[in-house]
Amino acid sequence: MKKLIGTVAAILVLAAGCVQEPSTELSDSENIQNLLSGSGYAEMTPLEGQGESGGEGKSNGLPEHWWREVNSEGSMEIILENDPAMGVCTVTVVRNLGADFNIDITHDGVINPAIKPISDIRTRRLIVEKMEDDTAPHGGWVLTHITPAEFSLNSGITQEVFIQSMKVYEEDELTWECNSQNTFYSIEDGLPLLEPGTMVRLEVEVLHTNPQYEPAYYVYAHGPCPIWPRHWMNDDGLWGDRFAGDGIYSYEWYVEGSSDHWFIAADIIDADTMLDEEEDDYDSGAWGILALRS
Ligand SMILES: [Ca+2]
Ligand SMILES: [Ca+2]
Ligand SMILES: [Ca+2]
Ligand SMILES: [Ca+2]
Repeated sequence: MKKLIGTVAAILVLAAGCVQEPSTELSDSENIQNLLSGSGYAEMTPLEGQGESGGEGKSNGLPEHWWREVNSEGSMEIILENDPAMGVCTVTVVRNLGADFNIDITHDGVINPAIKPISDIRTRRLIVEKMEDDTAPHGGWVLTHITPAEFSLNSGITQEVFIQSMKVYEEDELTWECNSQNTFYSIEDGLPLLEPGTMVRLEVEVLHTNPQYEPAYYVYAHGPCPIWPRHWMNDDGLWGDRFAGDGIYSYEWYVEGSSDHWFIAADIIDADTMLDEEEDDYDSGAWGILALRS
């Protein structure tokens, strides 16, 4: 008993010691780290969840089912690209993604997938500006711009599939586009603004550096879509695709107001990954941008 009292007393002394430390103001760097580590604009979706496999299934090599399942996301690594003393700072945010790629290529009406490991790295750049004095939240630092999130392989496998551009049309009018993952968009008025019930079309261009199969890859849209957050995109002149075979893949939908998925992503997966359940060959690339609900 005597020993226990001694321990409690020691803890109290330590706690008192902490309180007596002089309180230090946070540095610009610490304020920016705090601002971004709690911001939905900095975190990046893992593109998990169910969706359409796509097309006619058996005839075009598509699996019966596939989906990603997150295992670990890691914390965000926040890298300042310049001295924040300038009052404006560009920041790179990097976040790992460990996941399972569930793939079921047996068209037997049964969900019987195998798993291929996913090790990805997601990158986004942001601009923060010091708008108010040190007494304001986060020392006056405010997030003003973001780039799309870019998904790249971190598995040691050479990535061969890439997104090249994204275009968002609302009621057939081009309202948002991206031709480089390094383009900054204003948080205030530069993100896709989607009104539930309106018709939206995503068009993307892609690249495969080493095509081995026909088709060489499959392309998917993610967003506030009906039924599933993920849908197959085609270049067959079908379901909203304006021209068959022009290299522009499309998916068109009515914005689903009840969706939880307020981001738009374009996601390409190598046919090599999709055609078997055995090989450790997950190869995919994606761009994703937050969408706002109007
Ligand atoms: Ca099956
Ligand atoms: Ca590949
Ligand atoms: Ca097309
Ligand atoms: Ca393969």
